[in-house]
Amino acid sequence: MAAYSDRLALVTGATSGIGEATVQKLVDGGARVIATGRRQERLNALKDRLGEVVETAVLDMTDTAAVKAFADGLGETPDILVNNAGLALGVQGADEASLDDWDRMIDTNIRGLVHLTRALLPRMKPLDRADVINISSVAGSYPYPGGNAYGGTKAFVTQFSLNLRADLLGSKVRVTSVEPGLTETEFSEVRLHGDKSSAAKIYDGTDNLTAQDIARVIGDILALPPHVNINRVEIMPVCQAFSPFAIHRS
Ligand code: NDP
Ligand code: 8X3
Repeated sequence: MAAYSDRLALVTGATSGIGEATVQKLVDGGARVIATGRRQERLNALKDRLGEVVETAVLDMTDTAAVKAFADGLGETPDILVNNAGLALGVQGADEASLDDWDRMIDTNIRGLVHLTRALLPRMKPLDRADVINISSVAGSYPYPGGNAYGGTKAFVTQFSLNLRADLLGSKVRVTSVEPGLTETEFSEVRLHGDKSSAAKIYDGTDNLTAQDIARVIGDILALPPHVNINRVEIMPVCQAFSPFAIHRS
């Protein structure tokens, strides 16, 4: 039997990168998937490629009314929720960063994620088997210059995930915070407001993680026996590690 047959997954941010690779991984393993994102043409291409096992819906995670209406309108309850949609915007220091960028990161990475999760949990909690996979980041644990609000949103995602576990004790719902490091996707292009050449330089000369690497980790977490919960998983490419503390000397 395929690893995820009989399972119905909802993957947000499925039009690109980690979300798209996760949809592919789940479909390869026999799951049916509801794939969401804002870009209709990308969703159409995904459906054309993967066929009737994939349903798509345009959903902007910053539109909390639409998120609630979407969740309430699902005829069948997903037993896998991959809260992947998210973004970083900008690399300026906190004294110069755009408040609009900060608001959009908070609205997408935090507000959208919690509204969708809150809308679905009452239906997922009674299930015999269910998973919530939240895509956080190493940026939620390790501060760096320019990380400011993005790092804050991902620290929220990690801590929210752990707190969900506390609230869901006694149910069969597993919750995992997946915390990737340097992963080549459209992430950097989005962060740099469409500057493709600067975005490409971020990955120059690195043997970075790929979206497929993260999808594989997600797939492995889901394939574990139902009594096993991975609380957090932090993933970096071998070419990435830690820096010493920065010390300013006068
Ligand atoms: P991509 O930019 O390739 O994908 C981001 C996805 O999020 C897209 O499908 C995009 O879809 C969706 N998205 C963004 N804003 C919204 C919104 N308002 N409503 C709905 N969907 C939205 O980047 P990644 O695949 O790398 O990012 C996926 C997740 O992984 C994010 O949460 C990111 O923070 C996290 N992450 C990424 C890392 C990396 O190095 N790449 C490392 C650690 C974590 P659309 O534009 O169609 O709406
Ligand atoms: C993305 C990883 O280091 O660019 O979440 O913030 S990082």
